[in-house]
Amino acid sequence: MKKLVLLALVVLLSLSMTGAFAQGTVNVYNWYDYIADEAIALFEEETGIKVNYMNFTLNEDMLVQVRNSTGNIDVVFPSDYAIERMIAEGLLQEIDFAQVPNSVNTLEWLQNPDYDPEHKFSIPYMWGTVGILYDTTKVTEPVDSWGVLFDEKYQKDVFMMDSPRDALGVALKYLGYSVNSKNPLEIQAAANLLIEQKQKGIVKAYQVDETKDKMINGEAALALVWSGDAQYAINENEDLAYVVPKEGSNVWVDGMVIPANAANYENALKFIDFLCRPDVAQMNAEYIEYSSPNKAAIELMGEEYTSNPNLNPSQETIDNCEFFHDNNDIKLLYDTYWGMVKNAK
Ligand code: N2P
Repeated sequence: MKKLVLLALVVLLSLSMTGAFAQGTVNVYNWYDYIADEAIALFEEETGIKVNYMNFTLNEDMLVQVRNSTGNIDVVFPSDYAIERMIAEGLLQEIDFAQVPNSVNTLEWLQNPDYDPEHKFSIPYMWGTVGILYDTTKVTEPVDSWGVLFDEKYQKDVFMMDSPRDALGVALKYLGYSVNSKNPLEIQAAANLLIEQKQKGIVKAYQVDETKDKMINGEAALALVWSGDAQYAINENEDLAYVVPKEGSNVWVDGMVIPANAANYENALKFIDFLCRPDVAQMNAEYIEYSSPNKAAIELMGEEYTSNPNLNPSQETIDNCEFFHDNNDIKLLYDTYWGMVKNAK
């Protein structure tokens, strides 16, 4: 009998060490196509914590969900300007950095971002730029300006990003204004440019996550994309190329944050720390092809990463870009103009 009890204990102990016992859950809300499936499986295996994974496409969609969540979201991945907004609305809780030891791997220039000035609420996950992905078999002229997206010769050959800040931001930049413009006349001019682009028949579709696969399949000549989606597509189709236009663009960081009402705070910290672990940060960066804020992961990736300007843009390129800032005070105007762009016939 004693032997049996002992055996049962040994079995229990080894089961719990392999994480076969559920240690609760963590509810993760992340962008589509933004993590390696393998990373989720590895976390579950190592910790026994079950990951409930949910996706969003835009910060604007994510914000609505987090505002209305009832504690059912534990980790979210908003961009800089959305983090700024979430802090302002009291939607986030402070991160206990002592429980996220791997966050020491964050690159210096991303350690004290102005969207989280006291560095209390967020840890960078990935970063990147906004630019043009183009098919060199269809676009033979050199591409260095946003102007190419508005050129009538590319009839039904341009995929635009179905994202108000990205699309209006690019139009603002092309006109020589800031991506954070609060000047109604500038925002109107940007919207008019997008409306004309649509009315001239240049836009093939407004979309987001579908663009990378459609570009791989040669379905358009040009597309407005985020850098990682561009690199992902380039890996699959060598005729594709990516450029951050000379007029400048948006540079962004997506952070990891914990909603104020998250039900599983401890598990959220474990998940965030896991994603900051060098081997896991490498696994994710190599899978999704975005830029890593994790210096230890960058070292592991080596030359292949550092020599790729799409992933590791020059300081000059970064300095020519702007971060988005929270534009809540003028959001109604942006939304109104964006509605006009989307409804233009
Ligand atoms: C990838 C999402 C990229 C995040 N689907 C852009 N901030």
